[in-house]
Amino acid sequence: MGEFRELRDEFTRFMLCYQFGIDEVTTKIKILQQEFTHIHAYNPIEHVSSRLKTPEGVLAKAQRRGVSPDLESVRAEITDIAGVRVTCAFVSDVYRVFDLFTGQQDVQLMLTKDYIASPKPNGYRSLHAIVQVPVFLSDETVLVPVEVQFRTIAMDFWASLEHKIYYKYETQVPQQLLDGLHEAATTAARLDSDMEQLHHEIRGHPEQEPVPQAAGPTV
Ligand code: 0O2
Repeated sequence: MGEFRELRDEFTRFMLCYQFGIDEVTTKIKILQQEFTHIHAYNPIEHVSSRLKTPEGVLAKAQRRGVSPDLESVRAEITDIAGVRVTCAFVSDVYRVFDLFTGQQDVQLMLTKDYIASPKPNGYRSLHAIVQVPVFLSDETVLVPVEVQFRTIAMDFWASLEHKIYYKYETQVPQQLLDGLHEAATTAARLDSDMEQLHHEIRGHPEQEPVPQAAGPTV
């Protein structure tokens, strides 16, 4: 009985650390969002969401990847147990927020996958970063890996539909739908590019440029 309790406590602590990692990253992104809104009068972040992989999801991925079913191996090999998604209006904002976030002193960038520069064959686009953030517990500091996905509204729209279709057809998606999705991905990329251009044109007109407000003294 005691051993089971120990195992349960160890697992609870394991999963909790990932939730704390999500909380840390979400807070950082929300601070940037608030700062931009209130100080620079321009907000590059549309919304922020997060998800903690379920224990079943973690085990399924570990099995798929041939990872041994002990917490140390899972911790080392499965880096997307904690996930945060940052949605921006424009591609330039995606890279801007990525740079600001990953440039923070306590954010350790472990890996970047730029599916915007190199989209996946199905058309998927997003900028992924695996980062480690420190989580301060009562008795130790743990470095928690978090996968942060940065994307535009158009990329997000496409990915959520593709995800639904993929699950509906249980990975056996009819070719016609795959072709349609690929075409929609091209349309979404064109929309991003057109919107970016319009955005630059508007920002190029000083009378429409939001006036940055002076920031107060740094504390
Ligand atoms: P969920 O439900 O979002 O958690 P793998 O995870 O094994 O596919 P890898 O290298 O760990 O491979 O991850 P990668 O390529 O960085 O992608 C991980 C996450 O990105 C996925 O998590 C999705 O959220 C998203 N993603 C990647 N490719 C696609 C795609 O083609 N379509 C959509 N809609 N999303 C994608 P999960 O855990 O698969 O799903």
